[in-house]
Amino acid sequence: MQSPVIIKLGGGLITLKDQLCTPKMSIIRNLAQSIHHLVKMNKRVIIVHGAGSFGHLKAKSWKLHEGRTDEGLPIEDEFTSQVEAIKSVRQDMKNLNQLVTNEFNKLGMSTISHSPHTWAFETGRNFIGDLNRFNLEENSIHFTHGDVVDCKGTTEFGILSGDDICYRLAVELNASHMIFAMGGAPGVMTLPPSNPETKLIPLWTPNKIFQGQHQSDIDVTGGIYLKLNVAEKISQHVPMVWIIDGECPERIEEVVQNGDTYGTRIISESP
Ligand code: IP8
Repeated sequence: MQSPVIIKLGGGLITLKDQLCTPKMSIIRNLAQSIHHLVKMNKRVIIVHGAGSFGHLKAKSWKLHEGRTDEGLPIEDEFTSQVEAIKSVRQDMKNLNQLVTNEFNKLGMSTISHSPHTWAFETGRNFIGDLNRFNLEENSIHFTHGDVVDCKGTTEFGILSGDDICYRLAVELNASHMIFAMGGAPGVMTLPPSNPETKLIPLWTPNKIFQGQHQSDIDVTGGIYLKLNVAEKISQHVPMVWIIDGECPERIEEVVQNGDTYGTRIISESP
């Protein structure tokens, strides 16, 4: 079976992160077109997408990343319990997934979606879940995403990030490429993207020191820090690991076709 190209579409790329359940449709459409070119070249593609404003906002206010708790929950809200909030976030994530896959279907690509709460348990990259389901039906693009999953013990549930799913898919399915497409920056930057002095780091090796920006007021998962940590670990197994600007989706094609683009390549050892 062909080694897959795994593409993570960041939540901040495909949604407006601070406006509840607001997709960026034109960006999703452009991504679908670029990825279509790869599919027409007979590349096997697996797509993992983040949650953005379809997941993080409600998860944060209902503390879903902390597991079962009674403390500090909203008092006047559309939900009365964490259980109701979980149901709603899972549905919102299904809706986002549908919006994304529709754009691929419109271009004639067949897609299969795997909502993690139906097959995965526990959080972090050691989550439990059989990834063989992504090997079936080779002619379809398989999709999955970050989600609220069930956990054993007193936490009962938690947030499984799409980045951790990427790690497992890339390693267990022997990916040829792992491409993180983000919004708002051409790759990993020396300073937060809003700083005019910021510069792209074209080659990232482990333990580089940098000042990232993590919107911890919005994100319940790890933002750029989790991404870099996961990307470093993936680069020990996968030859081509990149963090690129998904608003220029032709860069995804360039990585796969030429092995190079404007973005940050992650390698496991210093050259
Ligand atoms: O955006 C988070 O997934 P991520 C999932 O891939 C939820 O980290 C539901 C907040």
